[in-house]
Amino acid sequence: MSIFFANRAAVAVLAGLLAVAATSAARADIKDYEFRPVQTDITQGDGIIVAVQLTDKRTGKTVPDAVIFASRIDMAPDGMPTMTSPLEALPSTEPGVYRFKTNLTMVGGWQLSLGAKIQGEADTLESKLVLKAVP
Ligand SMILES: [Cu+2]
Repeated sequence: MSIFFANRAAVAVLAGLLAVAATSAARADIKDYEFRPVQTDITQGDGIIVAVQLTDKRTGKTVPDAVIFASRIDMAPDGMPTMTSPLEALPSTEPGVYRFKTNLTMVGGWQLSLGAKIQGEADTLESKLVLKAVP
């Protein structure tokens, strides 16, 4: 009899936890966040700084302290996906703005791919941004 009640209590606790998990999952989704280039047209050259802003689309607020764990820049938008350039993450100077140093070796379209973990979110934000290197 006591085992029966203990199990019922455990089931009730589990159901409660699942309800909480479902509620918090509905509250925030990785699709609620987006990276946006601070500037899309960038003067072509070496040692160029590319800045992107991470925002929470629900509030319009910037999101600081995301961990960028993958980044790549290539000329996929101009049909040159294998033409890449080194990309170095720089310290953030403004909350929610992430900066990278790269060499835009050719005029044209460049794609910046980012993978990021956001505080409090289980999923990963994958983002591809198109930039234009101009003469
Ligand atoms: Cu190219």
